[in-house]
Amino acid sequence: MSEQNIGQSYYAEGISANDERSIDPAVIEILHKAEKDNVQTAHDRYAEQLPQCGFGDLGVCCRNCLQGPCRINPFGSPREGVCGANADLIVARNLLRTIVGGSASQSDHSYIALQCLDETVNGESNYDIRGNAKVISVATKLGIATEGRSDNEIAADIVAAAYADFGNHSSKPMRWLTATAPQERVDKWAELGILPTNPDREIRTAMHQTSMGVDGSPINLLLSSLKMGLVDGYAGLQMGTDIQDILFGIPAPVKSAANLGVLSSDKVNIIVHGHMPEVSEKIVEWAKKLEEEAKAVGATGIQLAGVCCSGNEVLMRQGVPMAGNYLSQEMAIITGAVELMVVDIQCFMPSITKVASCYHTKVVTTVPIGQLPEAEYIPFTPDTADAKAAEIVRMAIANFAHRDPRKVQIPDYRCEAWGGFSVEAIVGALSALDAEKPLKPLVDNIIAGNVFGAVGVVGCNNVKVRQDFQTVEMIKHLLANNVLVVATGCTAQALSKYGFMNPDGAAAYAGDGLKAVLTAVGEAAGLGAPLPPVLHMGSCVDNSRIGDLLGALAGYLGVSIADLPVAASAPELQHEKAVSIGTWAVALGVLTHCGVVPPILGSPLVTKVLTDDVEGLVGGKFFVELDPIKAADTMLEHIAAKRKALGI
Ligand code: SF4
Ligand code: MSK
Repeated sequence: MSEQNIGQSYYAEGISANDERSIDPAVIEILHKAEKDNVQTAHDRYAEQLPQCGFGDLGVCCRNCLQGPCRINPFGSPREGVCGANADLIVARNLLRTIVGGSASQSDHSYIALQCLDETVNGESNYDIRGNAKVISVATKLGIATEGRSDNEIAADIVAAAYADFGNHSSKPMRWLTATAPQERVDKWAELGILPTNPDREIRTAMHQTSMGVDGSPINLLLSSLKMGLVDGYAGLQMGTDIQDILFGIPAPVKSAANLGVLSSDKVNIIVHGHMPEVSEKIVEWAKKLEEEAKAVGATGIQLAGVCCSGNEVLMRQGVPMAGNYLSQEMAIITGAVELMVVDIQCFMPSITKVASCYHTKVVTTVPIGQLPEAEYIPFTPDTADAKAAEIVRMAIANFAHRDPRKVQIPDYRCEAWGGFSVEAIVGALSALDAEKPLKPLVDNIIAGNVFGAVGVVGCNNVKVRQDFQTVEMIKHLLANNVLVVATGCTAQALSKYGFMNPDGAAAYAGDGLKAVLTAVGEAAGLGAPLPPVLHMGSCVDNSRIGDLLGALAGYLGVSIADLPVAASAPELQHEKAVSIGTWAVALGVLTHCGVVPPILGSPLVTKVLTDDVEGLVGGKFFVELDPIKAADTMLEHIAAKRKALGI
């Protein structure tokens, strides 16, 4: 077995351990250590919650005014809340508020990046523009002049255009949407009256719409949910990725590694966790600069590793290894080997400081809205980023002396994993086969059936399902059936641990047709090996990269995205962002799988609209399936039907 193929043996080992909490043998090992060390984890807290509230599970609990909480009994009475709201209305309102939560998170994330770019073009930040090609491509899409102008001048206009969307007081749709989404989709959304104008206004309106005594129409609320998905898609994902690529560069293929074994027993270990590359990129930069200071305290250097989407961001652009996904965040600390975990926004559990208090690990928060009472707060601003990053890295170095070797246990599991597959990188690799029409080789292989279709797998871990299991089983089945898979977020990290994201994965997991294509593209692009069967396309906001790829394929074929032989899946979704991203995918026209039941089943109407009727409006719909093989089969049937409709 080659080194890369180790991921499969980890998978076999994890499966045979038969632990309902995870299939990751590194995690299972650390869960046993947690028991020994008397440390509570998310799994313990979940067990304490059981049984969770049935009303909440079905989405039929309303707390939107102080006459509640009102709870609907789907099998008897009460059938209505105090104000007369029934289950359909309560579920629809709750769903829209969930999607608002996701869209607000992602659009605030992109606004933070936007302010950083603004200060950068004004020479007031510690950052530079590294993504020069992205400045041109984004400006071109937005209709901003580029000829004879400096990157800085063009970027200043890009900043103004983005601010104009957030300050749009007209009824015109968001420019970022009309400039970047396929025209056919824009027309469809206009027809449905769901084109968002100003993202902040849409979020405010949706909170108003769902408050007591306003919208009593579940269907109207569901249309607003689709609109809110578009807020996420264009003010969150698209704008966020475009601006982050301008600031930090367009990712290119890079070799790295994944799982807890990337931590080092003799280096200062620093974990970056959260979502903002503004923080994680600077930590990477200063960890390199301060390597000698680490050696001066007896370490052999500094080992950086990522968790959640901060991990994905610095993997994509810097090749930093990934310690693990959402459910591995506490595990990283329980190894006893982490000097410091720095977090920014989203997806860090409030528990991490309590877990860290059992070891020597320091937790540092960096953003005013993301604080933890027991953590050190070192506010990170664009004009102080260098000083703050240096301070944080030095704090980790100083903490190395406090590591207790008796408490250290780093699981010996790490797997080679590649990242950096931006659309630009994928098109670049395909150009090696056809420089003039880079998408042609891919489309030709789809038509020939060597590539049966494509699936984007995104989203989180969820303590309700065995960590990584649904994701891995589903993707194995899809790859064996020659489906090309792209991944982001914590599912990307899941797949990276078991060998799906290195060249050996092609032989191990892909069907013959797909394997031949991956080999041909990899060889032609000079990788000297096949492309990995699952392409790591980045973080949660990077889902816009998948949207861009779909738009490019649809454009090349002259069809709608809704006609493509593709599907999407969030097999272990947890965060509100996963729901809003899924809604955007449905609005794009994509069949979208959820591997965890969302809290909508209390309303047969809402359930039917989302899993059936919405397809007639936008071409996409949700389906819920907890069995990974059945989920994969449903996607395969869908892809087959789309192929047939296209006559291929
Ligand atoms: Fe109850 Fe209606 Fe108030 Fe909701 S809005 S808590 S259903 S009275
Ligand atoms: S980090 S949103 S748990 S993917 Fe983006 Fe992972 Fe889901 Fe957070």
